[in-house]
Amino acid sequence: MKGWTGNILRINLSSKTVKKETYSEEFAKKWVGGRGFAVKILWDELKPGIDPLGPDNKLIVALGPIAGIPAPNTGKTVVAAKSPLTGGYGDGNLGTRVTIHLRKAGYDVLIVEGKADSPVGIYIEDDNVKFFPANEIWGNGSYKTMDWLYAKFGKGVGILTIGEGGENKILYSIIRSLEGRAGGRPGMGAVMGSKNLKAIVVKGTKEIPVADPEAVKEIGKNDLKKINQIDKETGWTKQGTTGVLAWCNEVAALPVRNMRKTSHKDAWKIDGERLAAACVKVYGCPNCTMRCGLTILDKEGHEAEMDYENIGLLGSNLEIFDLAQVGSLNYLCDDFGIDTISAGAVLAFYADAIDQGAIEGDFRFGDAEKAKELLKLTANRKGIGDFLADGTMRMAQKIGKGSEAYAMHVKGMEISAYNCKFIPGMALAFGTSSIGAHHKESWIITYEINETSRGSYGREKAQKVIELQRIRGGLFEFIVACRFPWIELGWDLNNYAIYFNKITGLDWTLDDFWTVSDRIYALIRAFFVREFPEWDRTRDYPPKIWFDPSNADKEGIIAGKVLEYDKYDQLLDHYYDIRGWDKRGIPKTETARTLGLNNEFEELSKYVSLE
Ligand code: PTT
Ligand code: SF4
Repeated sequence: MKGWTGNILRINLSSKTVKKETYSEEFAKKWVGGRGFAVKILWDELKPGIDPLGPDNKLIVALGPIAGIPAPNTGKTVVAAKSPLTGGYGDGNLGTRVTIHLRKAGYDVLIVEGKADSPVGIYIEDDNVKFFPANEIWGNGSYKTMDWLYAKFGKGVGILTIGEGGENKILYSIIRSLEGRAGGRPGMGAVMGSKNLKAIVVKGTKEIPVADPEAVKEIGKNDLKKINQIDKETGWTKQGTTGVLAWCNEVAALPVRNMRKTSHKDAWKIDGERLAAACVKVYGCPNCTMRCGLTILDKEGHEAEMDYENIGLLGSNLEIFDLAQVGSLNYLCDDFGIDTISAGAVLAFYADAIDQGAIEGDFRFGDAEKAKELLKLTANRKGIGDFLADGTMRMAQKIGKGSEAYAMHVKGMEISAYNCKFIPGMALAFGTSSIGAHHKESWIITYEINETSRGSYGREKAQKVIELQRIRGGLFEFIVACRFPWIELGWDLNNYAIYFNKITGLDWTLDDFWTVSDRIYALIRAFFVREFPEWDRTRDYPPKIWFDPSNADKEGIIAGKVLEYDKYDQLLDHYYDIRGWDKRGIPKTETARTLGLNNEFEELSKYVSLE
């Protein structure tokens, strides 16, 4: 087997034992890597109903055959576990030197299980694994922690770490991995914290095994240059992801005021142009020439790395149109290690609930200083922060009074920065995103608004959502590489088949990849259903407020328009039908059989009847 190391490193924090295991070629070809490896391992090894914040949960760090190879944008790693936020399978994809180091140490997968009895870190250097006490850094933010780790282990090592958010088990805490890089939205930081695990540090010095080393070297050299050239010509990295803010404002898709509004006259103050002008430093992931992490000085003078999602949720959605203040909120989220998207959605929901009279409080939209104070309370679970730390779904369950309608989440995970009040395809993308409302899996919005009728609910939209999920939620998450060269620069997808074949010595086409994607989607869905056997299609619905005529824009290009229930239902039927899932949204037995999931669905049939 070439291209895969074939090795798994299993570390048990309760017993402080380390075990090197191997996986078969059949497993590699069936699940490929990253998200594929992670969901299969979690499905096999976790008993349904376990506490995601207990010692029985497992943190998986998973790479794929392309990860870490000197080819374009391959410095990404998948982190996964049962999610404390959604209760289902959860993961995130982050830029980190761990990608290269873990593969060079000889592993594609790291499984961390159990719970340490006091704060601890793991140091992996090739075949050696050591535990180090982390009491000294427990309670520190992620920036101070990263400095401490670099001083102890050297600047070039790979790091995954948490701040106070993960330590205090904020349900939407993330993992930090580099300056300006963070991921694992469904509470992957809290899973680390629940294990008393402050950091994983990796240093690898071996060669990554590939089938055709000469060809891989040549590709790496040439394609990185080509991508750099295209990037220079298009100028994409000048604004990076933030370039989309002005467009969202123009097409009435910006999150404003807990997504009650879709645009704002002051949006220009926090757009990509303003950000590019204020940029003081740029960060990027390893093996990448499109460094897209634009950094500005925040109100307090810290360097804050800003992406569109962060500005959309912590800026316009809170009606804060002061870039330096948005930077401060972003910096705090990064330092505490909490997800900017969920944090922004939680604060907006809190302000909205106060506005509606559903709850008492003194937080108002536009109040940046109070928002900072609330983030600090949240990260430490102090006072009202303890309530905010559990996310919008649980907050709405506690508040009641109809607040569920405007708690902006799907399956418990907060919606990212696209306001779909009148964008049915993108609403379906959020509704059916495998891990909860995340734009990462299907970004149909530009196609929907630019190329088809915005208000239509045709079958072709469900088809397009699935097509994008196969590429974004499938391919890039299991070969493990950044998708930006393809989306932002138009880098041909066939290049990934070329890399894959030169690395593994196989002869796969894109169609082979799509089968793996569909298999992964079916198993992620099975994981959720096994946890929630009363599963029904309403779990694939976006929040009620997007369907509520009284919430329609009063003016502008979508004045008077909202989503329609019957039509959304039909769109969902198309989605299920194309995927071969039943009307509840559960893959049918025949679909599972064609995807090679007989055993998994036999197990699922113990919990729920299957069609
Ligand atoms: C991702 C989500 C995103 S997606 C953003 S901005 W984006 C937010 N970033 C946060 C942050 O920063 N700090 C923080 N405290 N919380 C944050 N939460 C939000 O997390 C990320 C880039 C981006 S920037 C995107 S779209 C692309 N995502 C990819 C993906 O998911 N898969 C893939 N194969 N390639 C991708 N390339 C791009 O990577 P989650 P990163 Mg992140 C500071 O992981 O859980 O999916 O959350 O990883 O290394 O920071 O790169 O406009
Ligand atoms: Fe990381 Fe941005 Fe490069 Fe992707 S394009 S690898 S997110 S720096």
